[in-house]
Amino acid sequence: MIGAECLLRTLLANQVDLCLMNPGTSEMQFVSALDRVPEMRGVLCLFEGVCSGAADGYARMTGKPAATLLHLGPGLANALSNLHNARKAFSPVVNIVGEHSTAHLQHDAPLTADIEAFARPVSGWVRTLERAGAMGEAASAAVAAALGPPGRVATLIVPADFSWSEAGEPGLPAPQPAKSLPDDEQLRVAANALRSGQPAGLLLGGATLQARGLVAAERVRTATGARILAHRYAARTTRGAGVPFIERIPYFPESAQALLAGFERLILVEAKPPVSFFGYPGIRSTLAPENCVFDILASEGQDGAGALEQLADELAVPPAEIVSAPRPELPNGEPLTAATVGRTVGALLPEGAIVADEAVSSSEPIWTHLAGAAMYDHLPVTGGLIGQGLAVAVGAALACPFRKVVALEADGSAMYTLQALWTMARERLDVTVVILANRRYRILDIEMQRTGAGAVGPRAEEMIDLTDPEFDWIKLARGFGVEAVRATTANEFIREFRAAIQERGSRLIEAVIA
Ligand SMILES: Cc1ncc(C[n+]2csc(CCOP(=O)(O)OP(=O)(O)O)c2C)c(N)n1
Repeated sequence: MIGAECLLRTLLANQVDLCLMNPGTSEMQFVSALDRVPEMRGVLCLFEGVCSGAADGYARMTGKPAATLLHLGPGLANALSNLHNARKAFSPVVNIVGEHSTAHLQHDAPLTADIEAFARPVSGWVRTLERAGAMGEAASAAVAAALGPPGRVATLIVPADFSWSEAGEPGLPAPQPAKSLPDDEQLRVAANALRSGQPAGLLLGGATLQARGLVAAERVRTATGARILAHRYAARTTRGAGVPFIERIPYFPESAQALLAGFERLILVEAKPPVSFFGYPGIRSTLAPENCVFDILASEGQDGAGALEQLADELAVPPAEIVSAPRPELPNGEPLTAATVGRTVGALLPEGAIVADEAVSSSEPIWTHLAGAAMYDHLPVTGGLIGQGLAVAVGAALACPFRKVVALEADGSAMYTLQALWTMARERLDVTVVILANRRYRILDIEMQRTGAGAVGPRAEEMIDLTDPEFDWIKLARGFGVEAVRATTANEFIREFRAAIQERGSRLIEAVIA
């Protein structure tokens, strides 16, 4: 068996059956091997940032890695932003990068680059394959490294000659890692902190923000009165009817510091001590009070949900009643704003939907209204680099073909990886894309003030304004094979959103918001 086939068969033996790719000459053997290994689903993405963002979205929804297949160092470089976001999401990704054949490398040909150096900052594991015969073992090791825990990007660099040379048998399945639970001491410290009477809270991140962790946290809250808070940039939060409501730490440090002001103890469950997104002149970067004591109930690679269940058992609390926020009312005759978009999505979102949120300055009002939606999974931008929402939506839709995916996209952010629309159409994915069209890098107006950079003059305005020329989302979407409509009032948006979620397939709604 040649190396390319050995790699695909080893991935399949490890339950990795999706490869998001943008191949070139050095990866031709892999492309041709797809015809001999039909169980591997190859999905073409027209920019590598779509491959990496989709791998992230897929991992967030399945807990298992997809593979990418990228073209040498420059192809990997195009994927880096969304690999950065995947790293912050602790998403397992098997990141396969083709390399020149070993004999060719010495010539410093046009595409030659230091691939390992490109890969290292976003990868928890990097290996350049040493010989064709090591392919099976290395591919299994890549899957094992990607799974962690916690999940990470594992980059395997494959010289082209090893893909066309005899490689022997596929690698064995990697052991499935089990997440560890806290030891008795961690549990005792957390329980005592909650019993101490000091103002205490729990800060949840990682997988604890899914139903099992939230239900256990609610038990702890009922028994102790401790406030339960969500890490803002966790990969996936389950929300809506049937899961306990959870408060998210605000974006701006002043509001976050005000929320956390009274806390003397914060118990961290798959989360780090919270810090603000940016540093601002004269403002502290840490969000908890300076004298706050942190206790780690579960670190980021541990089983936080299991830890919370143990903590609730330790505190001897029965199951808690779950009170959900009410479903928002549909707007009626109101202007189209982020808030009325939020109310509409909150009212109409079908149960089990997945929301990829890259709404930037529109995110907060929408998030608030989605608390009362039917149960859904919320996937935010984890690493602050925009251009991931559409790609994450592709990955989530590939992972969960029977769940509706809604991508909430600020118009500026949507421009970074809009090629994702083509993959949505090509793969017949069930995604409703809502473009929050304020025709501006709106958040930068706010940040301009906050950083003390001063008023926006006419030349600075040109760096923030997106009206000259305006994007034509209808034509852009149709150009990629996605049907599109424009809504300018809340009533129009209700009609179009309802129609989009009732049908299957990819649709784009440009919501022109005030
Ligand atoms: C890859 C990347 N480049 C640049 C930025 C800086 N940045 C943050 S928000 C933003 C513009 C956001 O505009 P838009 O997506 O339209 O959202 P709005 O602020 O209008 O809600 C930019 C350029 C970033 N975060 N990531």
